[in-house]
Amino acid sequence: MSATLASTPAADGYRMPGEFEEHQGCWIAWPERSDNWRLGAKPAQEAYAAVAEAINLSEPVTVAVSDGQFEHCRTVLSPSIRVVEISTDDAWIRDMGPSFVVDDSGGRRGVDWHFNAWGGLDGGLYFPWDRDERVARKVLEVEGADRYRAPIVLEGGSIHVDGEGTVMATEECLLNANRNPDLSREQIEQMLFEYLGAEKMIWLGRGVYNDETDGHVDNLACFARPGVVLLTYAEDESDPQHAISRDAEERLQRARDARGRSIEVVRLPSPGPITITAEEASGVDAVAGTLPRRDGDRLAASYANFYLATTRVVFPLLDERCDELAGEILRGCFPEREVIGVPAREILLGGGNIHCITQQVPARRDGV
Ligand code: KQY
Repeated sequence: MSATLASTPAADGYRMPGEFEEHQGCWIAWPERSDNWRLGAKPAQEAYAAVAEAINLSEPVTVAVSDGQFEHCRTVLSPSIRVVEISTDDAWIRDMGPSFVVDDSGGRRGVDWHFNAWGGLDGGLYFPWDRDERVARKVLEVEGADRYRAPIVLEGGSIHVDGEGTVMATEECLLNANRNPDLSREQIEQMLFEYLGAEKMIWLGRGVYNDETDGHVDNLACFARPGVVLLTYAEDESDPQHAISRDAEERLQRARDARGRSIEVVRLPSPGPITITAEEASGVDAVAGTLPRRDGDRLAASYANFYLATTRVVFPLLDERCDELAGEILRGCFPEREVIGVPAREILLGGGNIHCITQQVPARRDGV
């Protein structure tokens, strides 16, 4: 049973922990819509399954799947992965799932944000999205976690926290008129502080070039730990990603976090540029109201879009020329974790990557 609470996490002494803190488990939703995933989503399902298996070696994974795909999904995944029937519109549980918050007495609850498919009728990626909108509530029901219903449109991939009071996000996404046009920057900050148990905002400018989410921060940068941010960085000055990354780095170098620390920036190479091939584009069903996939379109590829499991880092393999370097940098940042690359082009083709398709359930904190 999950009750909906009338208070807020901050008022109740709850905070969203950093992803680098210990997890109890991880959720993934199963892809199947053929107007986003090529060839009836079969290649994407293989990629999702590989991600699920890689994470399951670190922490228990639960996969949410439709009734129609239940049998297939159950058959291809290891028996130790839990498979539950939950209806979705697509498979981005980072964005439609709950953001979990914890207190210091063993409590764990979830924040259920409003979801509008990355922009609603003003640039959103599909219509309708009502099944996605109900996913967070269902996950909280399965987890037996009480729910805060946040009165704001927000996707989990559009924020990162350091667990010590700092939130990082991009202006391109959170201040976009297609999310919360009636809220000012200050009102959005206050809302985040209230629902994430935080007190300091670090604003980056734009997200990764051509990112269809309107620049989610999780594709651009993330906290490796408090005071250290990994940032995708294009060295080629003629690449539009270069100016975006340079601006983000400058903002981070000027920033102080909630504890007054300056931020150390670790650059990750920017893969590509990677574009959709004609064959890949032709495998996606054209449907009115869904973002079309076209031959030659640039994909928003980034190594920052990885999942930080309790004992492993699961990162996307995207470009043979720099996969190894990305892995080495991640190993340097997370020496106590096993760093594993998983082929992720099929996930990228759908518009996101490993971080976007995962949602951690943090471990409960007792007297920490
Ligand atoms: O968080 C994400 N990157 C979600 C992308 C949604 C893409 C839908 N085509």
